[in-house]
Amino acid sequence: MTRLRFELLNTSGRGRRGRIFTAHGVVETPTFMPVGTAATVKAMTVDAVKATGAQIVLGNTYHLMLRPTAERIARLGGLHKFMNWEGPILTDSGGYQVMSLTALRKMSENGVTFRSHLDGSAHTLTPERSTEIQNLLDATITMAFDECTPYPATHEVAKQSMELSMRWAERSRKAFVARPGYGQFGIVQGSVYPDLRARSMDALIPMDFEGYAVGGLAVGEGQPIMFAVLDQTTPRLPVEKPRYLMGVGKPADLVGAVQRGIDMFDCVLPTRSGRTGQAFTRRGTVNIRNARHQDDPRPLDPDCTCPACSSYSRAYLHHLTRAGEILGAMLLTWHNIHYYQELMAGMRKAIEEDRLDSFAAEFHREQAAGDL
Ligand code: PRF
Ligand code: ZN
Repeated sequence: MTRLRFELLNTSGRGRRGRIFTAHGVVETPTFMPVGTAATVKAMTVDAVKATGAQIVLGNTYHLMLRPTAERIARLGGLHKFMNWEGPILTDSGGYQVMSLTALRKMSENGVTFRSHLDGSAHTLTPERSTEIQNLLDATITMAFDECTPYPATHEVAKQSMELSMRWAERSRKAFVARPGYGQFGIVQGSVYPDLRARSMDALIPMDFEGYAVGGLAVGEGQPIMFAVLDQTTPRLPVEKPRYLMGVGKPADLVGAVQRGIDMFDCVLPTRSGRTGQAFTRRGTVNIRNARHQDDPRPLDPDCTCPACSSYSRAYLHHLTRAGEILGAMLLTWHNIHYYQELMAGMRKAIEEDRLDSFAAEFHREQAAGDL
């Protein structure tokens, strides 16, 4: 077996139904990866994550290098064993988290120096060190080290930033230790500028990554601009490699991005929202903390087969979240991840049956109909 392999099974419009073969198992695409930042999908056991249908989870270089450290995880047998998740793990490369979580940091050609958000200790991440950390973690999919260009950015700033990310991608690629069933993804940058996105892909494609991510989106530009960037990006990516839209998104973002040829997603939204009482359903979002649920004996969604919906009332879930009970966070997180996985499964089936556009139309109709 050589590196990780992608097989394109069906298409519907620009939507793609595929399969990623990895050292840690198969991933059916399009797929949603629950975020497991600190070696846990917050408020979920790995058995629960698995039960939702999730096949791959995301881990973070930034958090794990600080605590418990990559070297400790390596000594303990790698991230899979450490967190008891046997399936594939994709790790983000750290630069994005440094920029969003640290106050004091310094960027240079070499990389980024920063102070830990935990204890203020000084650290440096470079393309080489980020790639080494991801190797120590035993990531199934390693991400190239990049800079997520802030939004908005002038053409000149976006150009300098994208070119730096491309030089870092080259260094990341050289530092990657290839192993059977493992792979590394390059990250397309270039902000909202079509010429810069094109130059970024021209630089990355000859590096022959096992997959390509679209970075620098969902940073405040809004859905119409994000979709416009995808419209001019995905058609230029190699058909035979998986495409990953980083940090996206809301259910409607996933549907629109799959219609534009994206295969993989990650986002904190279903897990984070689950901890604050926001539920995603076929009929839109429901804030279970709202007083209108306090006497409601009905389930959140009668058609949902998750434990929150099959065993508990809206009134009980309302009570748990209002009381700050841990079980409230657990049940709503479970429901949200279950909903996201069902949405992806629905899109996979729709692509197989070449009816992705009608699936999307029905999705929008139901979302607009409002809560049950
Ligand atoms: N780069 C990396 N991680 C990311 C992003 C990026 O551009 C985004 C974009 N919103 C989320 N996560 N490395
Ligand atoms: Zn449910």
